[in-house]
Amino acid sequence: MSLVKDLIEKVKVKNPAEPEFHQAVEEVMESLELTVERHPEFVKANIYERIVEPDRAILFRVPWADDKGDVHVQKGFRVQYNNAIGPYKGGLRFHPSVNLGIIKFLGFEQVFKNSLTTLPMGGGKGGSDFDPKGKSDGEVMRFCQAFMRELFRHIGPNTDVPAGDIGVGGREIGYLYGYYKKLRNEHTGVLTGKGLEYGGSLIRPEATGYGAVYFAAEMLNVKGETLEGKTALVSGSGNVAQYTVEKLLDLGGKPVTMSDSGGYIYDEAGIDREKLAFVMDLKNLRRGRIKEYVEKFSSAVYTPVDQGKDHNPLWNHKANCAFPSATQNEINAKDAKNLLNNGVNVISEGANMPTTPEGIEVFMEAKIMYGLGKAANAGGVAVSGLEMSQNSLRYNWTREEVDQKLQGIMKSIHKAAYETSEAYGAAGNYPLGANIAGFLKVAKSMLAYGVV
Ligand code: NDP
Ligand code: 2IT
Repeated sequence: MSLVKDLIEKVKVKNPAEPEFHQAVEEVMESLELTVERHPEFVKANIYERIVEPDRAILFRVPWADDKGDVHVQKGFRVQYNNAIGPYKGGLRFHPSVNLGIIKFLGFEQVFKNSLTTLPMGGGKGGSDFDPKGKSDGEVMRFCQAFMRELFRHIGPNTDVPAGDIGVGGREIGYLYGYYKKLRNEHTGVLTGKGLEYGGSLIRPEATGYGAVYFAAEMLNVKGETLEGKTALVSGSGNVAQYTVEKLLDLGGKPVTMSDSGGYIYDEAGIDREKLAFVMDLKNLRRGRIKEYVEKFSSAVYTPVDQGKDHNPLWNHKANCAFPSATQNEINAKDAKNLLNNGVNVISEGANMPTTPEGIEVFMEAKIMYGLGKAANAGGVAVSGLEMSQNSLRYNWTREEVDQKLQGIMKSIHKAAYETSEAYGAAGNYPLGANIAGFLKVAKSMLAYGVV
């Protein structure tokens, strides 16, 4: 058996009942097969096995009281995956589906993604099985404070810098940061995604969605094409989806779908700026459901989606490109085939690991432009890195300056992924190129440190 296959099997045995983690490891490790021959020094130092094992995983109890005074207990996680190239960095996810395997998959992905950004950030991820949906502001605040009551002792601006992810946006970061500041009596860049008034960066809320669209534009540019006039399917209606739609509109694209866990809207006339403003108000302030879109805009149709079904009808509409921006494994092989049959030949993943391995196979066989999450959605963490830089400088860059830097970073991620794919004889295979490019920097650093 090859070193890589052997390792994948070992990971499955040693980490039972963590399917998403196995999936992420398998996806990355298979791309790294080609590096084994070229880098005997990595084999000798057993870098491959060392890189799949997190530095540490912190698990903690989070007790909190709801508005009626009833006490609940949630699980808290922070997986500090790898700090070879910088402090641990990565988001916090609050969603009922969160478990250790999901946080490990996200942390593992983050290591390679952060390396690709060109900024000095290691990888980590955390979160809780707390469900913010339907909770009052007071309940969310008390939960965030309870969560930080333990997390604060494990993080710091040079140690580990969390941020948002699913269920953790500006409101939650405010409560988390306020409580960290209270406990430590320190105003410091320990979280990113902060409000502009207290140390946040311009463009951070926009960065993941904008970055995913910039990445799609880069892939199209290789073929001499642009997003102008292209129809796009977008899933999700949260932070990433909203700013994906906004940037698509900026670049002349026509987004026609958005979704939440209940279902999706298809707006044949296109989601324009007025409609997007409605979605932003609905989701960010009123915290309502995407279904309400069709009550306001008659050009749209709402379809409920049964999460357990064998395909998601959102991916079955005529379009040129797709921006999955909700969650993991939202595109399976059947969805991938539907996308191809509908004319989609550009995929840029705003979400983390939104395509199943079987779905990826469909895209790779069809040789379409497939921008995997850790490259396409790296804009968010990249601007988090720029927020850290600004906090250290005690200075703020303008909107234009940050956007320019973000565009430059997305370009360089695309270039690194493309050129690495060429160097390994698979030009245009972005997963292969991105995984290898992200890996090499971390692996070389680990090698330099010796066995630690
Ligand atoms: P938000 O919480 O703002 O939005 C998440 C969206 O996805 C909501 O519309 C939500 O619907 C939907 N969703 C979440 N879970 C599911 C599910 N199990 N099934 C169906 N729909 C679901 O999160 P973000 O926009 O920040 O994150 C979206 C994706 O992007 C995630 O994969 C995240 O890891 C990734 N990402 C985020 C970055 C960031 O900077 N925020 C950076 C890089 C990647 P509902 O409201 O019904 O739950
Ligand atoms: O998955 C991700 O890259 C994020 N959720 C953003 C992480 C960050 O630190 O900004």
